[in-house]
Amino acid sequence: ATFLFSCSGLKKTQEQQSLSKPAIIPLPMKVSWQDGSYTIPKKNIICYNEGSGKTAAWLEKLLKNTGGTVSLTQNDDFSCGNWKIIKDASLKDKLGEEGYMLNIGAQGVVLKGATDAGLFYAVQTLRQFFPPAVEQNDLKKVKVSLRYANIEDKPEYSWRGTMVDVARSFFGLDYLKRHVDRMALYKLNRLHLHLTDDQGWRIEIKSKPKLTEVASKGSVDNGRSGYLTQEEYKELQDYALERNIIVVPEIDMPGHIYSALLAYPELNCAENANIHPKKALPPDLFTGHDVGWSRFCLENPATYDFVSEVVGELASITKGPWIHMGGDEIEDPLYKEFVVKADSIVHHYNKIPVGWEEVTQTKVSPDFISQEWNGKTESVMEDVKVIESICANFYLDHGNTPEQKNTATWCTNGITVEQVYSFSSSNPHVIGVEAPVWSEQVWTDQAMDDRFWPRAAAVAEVAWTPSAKRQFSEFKERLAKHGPRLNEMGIHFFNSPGIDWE
Ligand code: TNX
Repeated sequence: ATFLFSCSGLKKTQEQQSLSKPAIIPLPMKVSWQDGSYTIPKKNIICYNEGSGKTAAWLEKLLKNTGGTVSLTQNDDFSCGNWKIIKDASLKDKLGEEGYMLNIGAQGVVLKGATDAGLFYAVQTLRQFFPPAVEQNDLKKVKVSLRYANIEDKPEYSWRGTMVDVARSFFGLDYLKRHVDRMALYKLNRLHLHLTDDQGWRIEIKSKPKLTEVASKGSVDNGRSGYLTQEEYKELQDYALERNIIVVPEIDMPGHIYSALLAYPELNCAENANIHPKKALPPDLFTGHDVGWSRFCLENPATYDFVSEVVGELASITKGPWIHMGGDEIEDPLYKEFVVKADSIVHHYNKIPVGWEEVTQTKVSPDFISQEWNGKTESVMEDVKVIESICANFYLDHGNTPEQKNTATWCTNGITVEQVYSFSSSNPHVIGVEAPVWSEQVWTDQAMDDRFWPRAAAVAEVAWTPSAKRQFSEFKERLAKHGPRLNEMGIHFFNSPGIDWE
């Protein structure tokens, strides 16, 4: 009996030690690995305390893929269950708004957090312990073993975003939901929608029906047109919020506005009728790529009525606290006055304004968030909050390699995973980072996928993990291991050279 015992004990030890460590992206703050692994049993009980029911449902979804049975019990004393979820507000000091603790040991798995967001991220980390097939919901009957670990984690930055330009080429509810799913895996939490531009208007505004009847019909050549109905917009927001992602809608003003001028020509100035630098103001939809040539008539008070009505209606259907008012790439003697007025209009509807860095040429309200894209604006705002979208690191409409077709080159010639990853900032006013994909040359779902992935995983780690803890040589090994998972998720990702993809 002794022999048998030690023999099976030995076998077990070998099995346990051979189980490799999962590649977790973004890298958690503290991880300690232990030898051994927890094999998910046939029968699972999730024991969760008051207020953590949402997390229990996410965990149940994950576990259902393992083929075992799963039952849920709300129980505050935690004597039940091999899966325990503990929501404890007193952990906020230690873990902040989005942190969590995850322990995998011989007795099972314990998830702790002060908030739903933190607990959701505990589940996302756990998801990366499971084999990639979990992403297809086809793990049935497959034995899953989880390497013993003790994790304590919280993000460096609160703003971890991506931006989808749905204006140049339209991407609708289905694509955006898939994008949200992918963001969630990497703990990204802000989805900025560039909803309007010269080529098209993508959000239904009921008080301005021509925006959808006329302005939504356009796109760049080869691009798709269309718009989100308010119902779809709400559905997207709810879907995102369940995953701790807040939608940040942008109405780009007072430039980049031609599609709206086409719908409401009275907002154009007569003397500006031929403002396009290369050709007369097109009598119809604009399908080119030029920027910086259209503008609202800032002399006309009707412009401000329009802005107020559009922002008011958008605010009324927006759940997050922010509205992005654009403000980029325009020179106009009345620009600064516009920014000040738009700032107060956004506040009037109880939202916090965000704008491209040019807005800081004038004094904006203290809660205004500036989104830096080239870092060249001479700011009069010393301590304005900043989102970093510096184009040389984060403009993912630029190629994954210098050779990639249909990509922008104006900022830099290709942005590799390493160039994204190498970003760091010592500016104490930075609240986070965000990676935009502009869609002048992104016309299909597959193309949008390969602009974001795998680089958005590097964006996520830049946003989550302090720069002192980041090392590209180590990150690229973890990223390589994510290849099969990205495939299982149906992502048409770019096979970035220099990454030893599994
Ligand atoms: C700059 S930077 C833009 C967009 C273009 C993009 C193309 C900024 C705020 N605006 O209008 O789509 O370059 O790369």
